[in-house]
Amino acid sequence: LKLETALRRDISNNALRIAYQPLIDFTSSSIIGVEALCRWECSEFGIISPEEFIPIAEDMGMIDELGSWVMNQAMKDFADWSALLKSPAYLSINASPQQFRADSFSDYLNHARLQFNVSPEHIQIEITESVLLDHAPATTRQIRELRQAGIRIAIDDFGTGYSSLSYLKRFPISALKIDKSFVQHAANDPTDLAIIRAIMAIAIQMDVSVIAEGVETQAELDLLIREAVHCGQGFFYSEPLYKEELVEFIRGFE
Ligand code: G
Ligand code: G
Ligand code: MN
Ligand code: NA
Repeated sequence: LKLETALRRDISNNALRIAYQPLIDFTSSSIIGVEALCRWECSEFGIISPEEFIPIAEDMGMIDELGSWVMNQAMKDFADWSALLKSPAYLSINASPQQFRADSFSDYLNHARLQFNVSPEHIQIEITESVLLDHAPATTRQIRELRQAGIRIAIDDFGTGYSSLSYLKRFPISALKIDKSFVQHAANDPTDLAIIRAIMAIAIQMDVSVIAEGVETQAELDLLIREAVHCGQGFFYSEPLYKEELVEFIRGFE
């Protein structure tokens, strides 16, 4: 059996799962959202990372099916955890460039939203810098339409891609996610600290929010707070959790 065949089978059988990593406001210690992260535990090949299976799904032409399953499942789960929170939170969903560029993307998104009654302000879509680099009119239109509908757009792994700051001018972005490599090295590497400061300076000027990724230690958290980064995610608070575990986490946290 080939990996591709197993993936095709498991996508068709809805056998993948979603883990949710809480996004925390550092100052109020409250949960402001969760990031949905797809998980594949294959009975023949074991646990395969999305970094490996997302490109395979794209090559096989199955990314739309996988992506719409993720949207549907995550929206279905939304009510079960968000109702436990004191203040409203959002669901952040990753979209690969190929997925995001497709005309069908917003149809899948709206279909899932309407089916499970999740309003647009409770949704964030994470795209990578590479999506913004192609000057395709379809990309521009997609971002504008999503923002006009009230959906947030975050740039994932900010600063690691083919950064071109000019796209921040062209696209109405809601949030920048500081890549975990900067967070993890900032204490020892002045360049990484300088990059975090530069990201904050741009974000404040442009009124864009910032989310730190990969916060693992109290020292990293303290540094981020010193640099005016107010929210983030990471193993310090929680690893990505299946829905039942997320519900337990929220009960213990709030
Ligand atoms: O949790 P972690 O190892 O699992 O995620 C690895 C990478 O896979 C991250 O860059 C994340 O953005 C990506 N990823 C996780 N889930 C999804 C998904 O549902 N869709 C897409 N396109 N990427 C995902
Ligand atoms: O979508 P993105 O590329 O941001 O995916 C986030 C990735 O980072 C996922 O693979 C997730 O499991 C992982 N992750 C989340 N929190 C931490 C953390 O604190 N440390 C590390 N090393 N990885 C993390
Ligand atoms: Mn992400
Ligand atoms: Na990242």
